[in-house]
Amino acid sequence: MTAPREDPGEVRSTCPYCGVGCGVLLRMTGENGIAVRGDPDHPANFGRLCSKGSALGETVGLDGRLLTARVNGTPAGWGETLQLVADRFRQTISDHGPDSVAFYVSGQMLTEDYYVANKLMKGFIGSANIDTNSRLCMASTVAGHKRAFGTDTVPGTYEDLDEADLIVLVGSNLAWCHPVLHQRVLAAKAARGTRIVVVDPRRTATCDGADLHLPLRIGSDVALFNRLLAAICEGGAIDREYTRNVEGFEAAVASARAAQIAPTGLSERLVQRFCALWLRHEKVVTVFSQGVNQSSAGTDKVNAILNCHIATGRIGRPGMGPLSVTGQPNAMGGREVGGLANTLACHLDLGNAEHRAAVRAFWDAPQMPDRPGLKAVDLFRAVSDGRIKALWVMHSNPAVTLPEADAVRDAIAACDFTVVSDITAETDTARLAHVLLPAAAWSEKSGSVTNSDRTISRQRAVRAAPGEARPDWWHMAEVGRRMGWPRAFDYSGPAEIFREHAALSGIAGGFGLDFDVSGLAELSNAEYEAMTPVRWPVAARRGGRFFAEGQSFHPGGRMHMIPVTWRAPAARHAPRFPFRLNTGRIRDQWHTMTRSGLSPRLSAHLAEPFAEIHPEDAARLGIARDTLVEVASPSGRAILRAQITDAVQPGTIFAPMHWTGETAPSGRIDALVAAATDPVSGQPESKAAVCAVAPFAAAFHAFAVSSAPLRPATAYWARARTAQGWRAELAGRAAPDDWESWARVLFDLEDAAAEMVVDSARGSARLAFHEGGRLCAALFAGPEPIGLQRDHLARLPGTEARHTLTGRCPADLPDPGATLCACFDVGVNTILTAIEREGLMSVEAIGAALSAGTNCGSCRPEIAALLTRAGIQRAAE
Ligand SMILES: Nc1nc2c(c(=O)[nH]1)N[C@H]1C(S)=C(S)[C@@H](COP(=O)(O)OP(=O)(O)OC[C@H]3O[C@@H](n4cnc5c(=O)[nH]c(N)nc54)[C@H](O)[C@@H]3O)O[C@H]1N2
Ligand SMILES: Nc1nc2c(c(=O)[nH]1)N[C@H]1C(S)=C(S)[C@@H](COP(=O)(O)OP(=O)(O)OC[C@H]3O[C@@H](n4cnc5c(=O)[nH]c(N)nc54)[C@H](O)[C@@H]3O)O[C@H]1N2
Ligand code: SF4
Ligand SMILES: [Mo]
Repeated sequence: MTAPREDPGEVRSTCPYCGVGCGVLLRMTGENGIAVRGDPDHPANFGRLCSKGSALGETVGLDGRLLTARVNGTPAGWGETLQLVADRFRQTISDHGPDSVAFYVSGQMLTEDYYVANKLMKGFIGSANIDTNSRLCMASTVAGHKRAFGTDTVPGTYEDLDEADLIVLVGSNLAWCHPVLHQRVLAAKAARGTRIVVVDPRRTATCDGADLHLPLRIGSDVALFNRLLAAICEGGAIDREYTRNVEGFEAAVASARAAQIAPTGLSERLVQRFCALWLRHEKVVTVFSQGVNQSSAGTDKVNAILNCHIATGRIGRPGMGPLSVTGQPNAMGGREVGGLANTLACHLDLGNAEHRAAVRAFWDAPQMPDRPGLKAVDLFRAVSDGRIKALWVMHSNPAVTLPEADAVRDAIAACDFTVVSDITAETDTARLAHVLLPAAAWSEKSGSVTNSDRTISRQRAVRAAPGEARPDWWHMAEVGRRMGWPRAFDYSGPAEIFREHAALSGIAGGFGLDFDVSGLAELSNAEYEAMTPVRWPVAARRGGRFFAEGQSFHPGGRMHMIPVTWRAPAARHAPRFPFRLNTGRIRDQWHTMTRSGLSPRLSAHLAEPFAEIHPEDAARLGIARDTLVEVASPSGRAILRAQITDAVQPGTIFAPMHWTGETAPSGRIDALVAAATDPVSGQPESKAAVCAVAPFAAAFHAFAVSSAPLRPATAYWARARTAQGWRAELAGRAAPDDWESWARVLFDLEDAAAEMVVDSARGSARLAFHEGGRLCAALFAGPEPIGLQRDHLARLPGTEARHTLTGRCPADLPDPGATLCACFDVGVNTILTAIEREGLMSVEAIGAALSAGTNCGSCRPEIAALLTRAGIQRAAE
């Protein structure tokens, strides 16, 4: 097993963001820089990268890094800090029992880190109180797979996308969230005419290039897929051979036949077109993601989809099957190691005494829990009411991303003892910790990850970790040793941990389970170092695909269809909360932005938190374009920029999840989301809270640019990094009397020379501050949202800018506009000008002229929209 050749000086690794799991080639440039390109040999991406992967080099600086351990805010040495953590956990366990402590971990951890976390908690501490942010992400899929297949197996692979005739994307904004896979889907369409259907209440970038968009009501997927199953029966598409041995077939079909499509809000004609496409094409892949999982009916939604594939036998064969796309780079690996509170290890079952005994013997573990631990939402409730007294959060930011985030933040703040392992010094969660442990980051640590199609790839270090930072597995192994288990946690490095994990999977294989990579248990350190991407299972006793023959992993080996019935989202509308709040992601940011937010390029696409709202609702509520809206729910409030668009349905708004106390304190969207969960999976319903929307009564709006970071104190503010420093949007309920003193406090510039134009009568002010002839900050304020050439202004700090106060570019220096193509840094205005001046008519022509859209392709839908906009304008002229 040797790695394919790379250029000298390049190291093969894997992108640390989404579950596509793209291979990258890394090269050190200078002392700390890293050049990144797609790995042409990696089976997930064949050289492609999206905007986030391409910008990785901009996110690996030391800006904001946590470089030493800290105890109560004070830097501390590793020895004393580890001893403190071990002592406090031991003491808490001896006073209150093993269930009084908990770990909250992450699908972004490497398999080796995750394995050690699970072993320490389940085998040695003896509790199952380890849960992960995958509970917010993949839990419904895991539960749905288990109900249907008896185990958590993803039957599909990426190659199925290349061979499918029909690809149905359900609750997945693939174009923005798995861009490289979306390119693969579009390539299949170009090559063989693959039909694409998008099932999403919103019109998203993924709809561009789709043949059909079903804008169903939020939460109604079960009704839609029940109708499809009924149509499959009526259309004679049942695979009699395959279903002969399926348990629950009759019951599932009966509940499908009884179902109505009314809850979907879709027309009969649209639903019939969808069913007809399904019936016409045998090779169908259903890709699904958070619009399915993050629902109080998430597990039922998953089974409603699986039912259709099982009934038609369209599963486990080339070009067909359900394919749940994982969000995080190692969401799949976390499921393999058993990192959820209700799983054991290697797909073994916590509730099965034989499985428990086998794992206990393998680990030589003193104890083992025999019942599931607390799932994420309940776990933080237990922190809140004092049942959990010591908490260790690794590689996640739950004070932002858990539903009812303000309550979660308060619970963590009140916990007796909180440890946070992170790479970032200041996050909403890290600010609450008693102990902060500095972790080694991507590019500094080694290990493995498994992507959406079960392919295991290596992440490799290309440089030493800075300061005192150490890999996550090391934090836990050191604490485990100090808690009294030196032998069990005596690891020399990730290779040894990986071998142990692979050997344990052989035991799972011995029980007849799917996850078996025992073929990798004997890798030498050098072989582990050179390991190339490999899809599991990897074992002498089996290989290849799953479920094509109709066998499952249930006792007795039968596939199960599950009768499912639609039910409405958990949060009910009340007169005070007439809207439904849909939440999700934007193209260029990753979750709480601790890494992607370091890149000026990625921060330029959408620089502040926003709410998409339908024009009818906006008109009714008196919400004008670009003003701010206040959104309130039973659990919290937010202030967001209104984006008026018919991409969302009346009565619903969509808001992204990315903003935090660090970037926009009033944009913390999970403060609004109710902690309602799916009864089977425990996954929270992150996309269907109820809320009220009203205009935010701002007395002033302002835009600021600055060389130094700024942290305003206004009711609304949002800041983003730029190449020259920072930019910020602000708004407040009362305008300052003295703009100059106010701005000096805002920018912390006591003595800088000020240039200003203040119109007190109109309530507007423009100020620029210079030091040593260079612009250090500027502020533009007024009673209405400010129309300015923001991207031009954002480039000025640090330069000898003149005419700053006009807020406009000099005629000879065009304003590029907001970045549309992040790969080549091409702005909206640059593209619009080229369309107009050069008469460009297609996305390809724009690519040829400006390179925009020619790398990762994820901005192509937006370029197409600009072309349409320009075309409409031309037609109107
Ligand atoms: N750019 C970017 N990419 C990412 C991430 C990121 O932070 N940024 N995060 C990664 C992670 S961890 C994950 S889990 C994935 C998530 O990837 P996706 O699931 O694709 O992303 P989301 O935006 O959360 O939600 C997808 C869609 O679900 C729709 N939806 C809401 N309710 C319903 C419903 O009831 N039914 C249906 N059918 N659809 C509904 C929303 O309108 C939204 O467009 O993305 C991964 N990739
Ligand atoms: N409303 C709403 N809420 C959601 C969602 C939604 O769609 N809507 N999606 C949910 C989903 S699917 C997910 S996956 C979660 C994600 O939510 P989180 O996991 O809470 O978000 P991240 O920002 O990815 O947090 C990762 C943290 O790990 C740190 N970190 C980075 N590298 C390392 C490392 O190598 N080691 C350590 N120890 N730390 C590191 C980062 O600085 C950051 O603080 O959010 C969930 N919340
Ligand atoms: S699609 Fe983008 S974010 Fe996802 S793994 Fe590939 S390069 Fe990274
Ligand atoms: Mo996720």
